[in-house]
Amino acid sequence: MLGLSLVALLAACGTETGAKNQTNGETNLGEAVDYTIIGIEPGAGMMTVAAEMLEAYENLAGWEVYEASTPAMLVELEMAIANEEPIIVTGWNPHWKFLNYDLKYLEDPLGIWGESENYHTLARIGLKEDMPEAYEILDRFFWETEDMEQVMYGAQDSSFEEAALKWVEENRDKVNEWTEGVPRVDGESIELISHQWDSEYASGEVMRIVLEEQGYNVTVTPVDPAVAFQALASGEVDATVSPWLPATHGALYEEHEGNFIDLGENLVDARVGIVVPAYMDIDSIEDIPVRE
Ligand code: PBE
Repeated sequence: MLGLSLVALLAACGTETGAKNQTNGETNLGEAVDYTIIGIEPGAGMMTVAAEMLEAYENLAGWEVYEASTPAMLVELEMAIANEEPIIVTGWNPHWKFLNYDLKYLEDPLGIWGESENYHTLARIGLKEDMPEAYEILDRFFWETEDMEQVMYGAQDSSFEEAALKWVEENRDKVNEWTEGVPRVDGESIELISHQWDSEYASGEVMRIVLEEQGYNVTVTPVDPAVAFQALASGEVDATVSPWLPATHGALYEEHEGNFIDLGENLVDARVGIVVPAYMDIDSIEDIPVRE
């Protein structure tokens, strides 16, 4: 519902400013997008970074980052591109939008979004002693962007479960590197935590399958990043392969540092930032016009 009302609201704004701009023959980008960058779920790490960006860039004074949802943002993006209209969104890789549309990241001279992001595997304190087999597999877990994308894109016309199973079956070599020599267990329960974005469904499902094959009884619960860090730091859950660092979930990492074990990266070269269609003639966050 929220998504639909956002669409209606922005569609209405677009028509109004579009008509106004036609009379003077030029389109002011700020007016055309109603001084709004389309964000995603309020709980996303990106929204915290986006708020920092608004503070840091002088030209963004008076601009807003709209809190909505990933599906609503994607609908906005699709509609804008269909009409070759301007739009500015919070975007990230890996994600299929870069496969379907010609998009670009705006340069970020103040370095608010960082160069590139890495997924880390985090475990609760004591997991190594309690479940050394799972700990060892989680510690070895590492894959490439292309692997994750295969699961994410595969899930578009099946399900994350099926796509992850297919990936595991087609990538036995890689999976064996994570599990080779690790003793099997007998139905021990392990709780993983993840988030409600496609990339995290993909990694969560693959980990679930791998640990189940090892003999574990696995639960994967998708929650907001803040809840995930809290649950891990208090020892309520066992591990996560979902955090994006150093920028996206950096504030949460710092808040809970010392209360979890960082097993290092499991995927490198992810990215977060401000994204626009390639046909737009701005290249940097600094090119976003000042609100008059
Ligand atoms: N994301 C995708 C999330 C994490 C995964 C970058 C949109 C975020 O917390 O911002």
